Amino acid sequence: MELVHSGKVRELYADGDDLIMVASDRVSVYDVVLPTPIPGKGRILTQLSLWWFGQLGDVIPNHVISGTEVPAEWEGRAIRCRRLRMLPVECIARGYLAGLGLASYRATGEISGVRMPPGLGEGSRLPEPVFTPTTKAAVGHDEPVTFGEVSALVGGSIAVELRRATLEIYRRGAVLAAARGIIIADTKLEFGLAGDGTVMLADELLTPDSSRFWPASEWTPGRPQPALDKQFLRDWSAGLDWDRRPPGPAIPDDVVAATQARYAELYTRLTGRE
Ligand code: Q0Z
Repeated sequence: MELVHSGKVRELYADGDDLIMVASDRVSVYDVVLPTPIPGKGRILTQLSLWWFGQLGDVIPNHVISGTEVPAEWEGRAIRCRRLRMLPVECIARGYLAGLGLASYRATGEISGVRMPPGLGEGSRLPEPVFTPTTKAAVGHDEPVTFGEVSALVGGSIAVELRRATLEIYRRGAVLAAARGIIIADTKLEFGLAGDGTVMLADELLTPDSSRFWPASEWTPGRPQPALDKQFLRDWSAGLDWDRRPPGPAIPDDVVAATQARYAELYTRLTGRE
């Protein structure tokens, strides 16, 4: 199969008119892929994505063709999907203050041009979720864009649909996760166009690689929030003499096991499946 794209932790292959999206067990910390895999991570993230696509299929059509009709060697960690014309925007919804949203709030009191109340801190819940799109930079980090700039890039009616679907996916996902003790602070979605012009949700959906997941039981606004999936990795790597540049350090067995357990727990809590 022809390799179309290789990401930090995933690969994309072409199979006739379809694409096969394959999730590996690779893990990154501070944007650096570590040399030690987390066994089962690719399967868990793939099954979680498929579960969300099923839960949220009424919000907008999506690219999934099958989670089972994939080459045997990738069974469980691959998705057969429609090849779309991808739209050049990362569609982000934020319900809590972290990352670039926090930086923007501290600098201007606004997030993506939306005025926020004073007194919010790191990890605070926003009065309502905000659509904070970025453009995909060829290299380096993505650039925030205004809704007007999204409209100029993809057209006004598609921009309106991207904002609606992004906020609705986020709201529905966050409500579902909250009932299971998990805060979804933000999420990044990607969309594309089918041959007939239909806007479709693509890529992965509401996984810890595309979203910030926090344990609700530990939520304390005013300080950085522990990540449900990678906190053991971050705490361990923070204690090393490592400058956060490649190559990353090998992960000790106990940290691999603890991280594996986190991914499994996340999946079971959200889906009720083992
Ligand atoms: C997704 C990506 C990955 C590396 C392109 N249905 C689609 N149609 C066309 N293009 C894509 C999709 Cl999902 C597409 N990416 C992101 C995924 C490895 C990069 F598995 N790039």
